[in-house]
Amino acid sequence: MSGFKADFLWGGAVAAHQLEGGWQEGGKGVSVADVMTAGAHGVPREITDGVLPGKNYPNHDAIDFYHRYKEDIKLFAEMGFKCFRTSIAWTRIFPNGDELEPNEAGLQFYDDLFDECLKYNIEPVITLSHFEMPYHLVKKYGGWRNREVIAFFVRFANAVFTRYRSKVKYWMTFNEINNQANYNEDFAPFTNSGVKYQPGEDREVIMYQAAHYELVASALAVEAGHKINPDFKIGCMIAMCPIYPLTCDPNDMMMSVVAMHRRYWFTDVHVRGYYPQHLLNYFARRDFKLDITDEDLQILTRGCVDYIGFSYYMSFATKATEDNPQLDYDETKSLVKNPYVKASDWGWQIDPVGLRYSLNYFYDHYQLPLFIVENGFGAIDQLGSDGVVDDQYRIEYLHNHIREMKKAVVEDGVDLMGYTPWGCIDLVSAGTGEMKKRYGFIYVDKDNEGNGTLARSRKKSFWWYQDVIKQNGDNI
Ligand code: P53
Repeated sequence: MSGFKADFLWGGAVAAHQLEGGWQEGGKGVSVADVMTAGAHGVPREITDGVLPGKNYPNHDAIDFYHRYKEDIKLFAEMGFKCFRTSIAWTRIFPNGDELEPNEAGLQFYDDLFDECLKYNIEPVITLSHFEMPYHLVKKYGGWRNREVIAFFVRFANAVFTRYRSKVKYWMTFNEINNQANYNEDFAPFTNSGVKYQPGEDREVIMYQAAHYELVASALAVEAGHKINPDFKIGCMIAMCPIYPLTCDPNDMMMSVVAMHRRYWFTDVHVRGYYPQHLLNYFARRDFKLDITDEDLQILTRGCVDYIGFSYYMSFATKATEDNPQLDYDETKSLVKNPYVKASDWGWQIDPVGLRYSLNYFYDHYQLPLFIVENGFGAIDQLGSDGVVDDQYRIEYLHNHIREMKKAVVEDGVDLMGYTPWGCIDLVSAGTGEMKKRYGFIYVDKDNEGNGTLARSRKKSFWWYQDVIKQNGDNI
């Protein structure tokens, strides 16, 4: 093969809460993203107890895609997108999460949005849960620490699978489900699972319980989706930051293996339908008492995913230390700087070869089709005097990553479905809530304080990516 397949899914990716705005329109309920304030690099976003007066909640208005999606999709079509990845805001469909019937205005919004994509032959690629679960489920049920939430999620999945069965073919269940492996920070447990910890709680065991319920819910959704439309392709979504050993000291190598176990076992369950033995042994050693029933284990075997969607921004590194003989992994302490790579202004280590490594890692382990559903460079952009952002640094980042992705396909034989760079239009950063951390091919006139006209303009990378798609990557 000389390059990418003819039907390769070039496109771009976003998530509802990071661009739609319209947080109270069409009957939408409050989501976990609606109670997070703006932070910055090194300043965590505050998770408030409901929406409080006087705070800056950047997701409330975001970039107003809710009203401007036609203009934005037209620009995606101009770039030549074959697909567009977004999420369905759960709170537009079930505002509180525990209603019995879906909200028609929310369903209609996504009907219109998908029609607009299909008008340009842009295939929607849809995430069910992307950091935006109903906040009511947090308050009343404790988020995913509660088994009852499984049924609410499955009801939501069924409603949208049924409604869009002839409009959407590609789905993913939980965005970056494995972020919560970083359970000692507050961000991932809250965004992944709506979990807020009380002081003194054993965070790790609660994380495993929440993740288990999500994996059961995912399997039930996959099973239901395949019944609703046997042509559906339903994937998982993993945040892939491969963890290298800092040196070739065998102890560092082993530490990296165990760290990878703790961050990526989620994929094993999604793909194979059962827990890896290393994790069961770890649960036993730590004496974790988890609510995992025989019926759950049956469900997991019936809901294996069709493909592996993953994000790739950076790689990590780790090393063994004498005070950690059992190689326990704590993401807030176990990672070290990799001296061979540079980092972005937000400290994300830039490593294009790590993408080829990740594609090989997944394909060697699972032999399933892969889909790179996020990749990109968050940077500070300056609008030039000609009104165009000269984002050569972004072009370079993406070019280098696509080159490695191509090697994985052409030289290593990996089965890759598509590539959707993150934040194809500037949007609110998930990690920091900033507008300043931009990823787009399209610039949006809005700053961290919420000022700006919201006008859209093409960056230099817009025409570059248009050319990449036109040539199906032959120019890389
Ligand atoms: P932001 C951490 C590590 C890797 C990806 O992130 C991550 C995160 C969480 O911040 O999130 C994904 O906006 C996520 C998107 C997010 C994107 O990466 O913090 O799926 O929602 O916007 C980029 O720069």
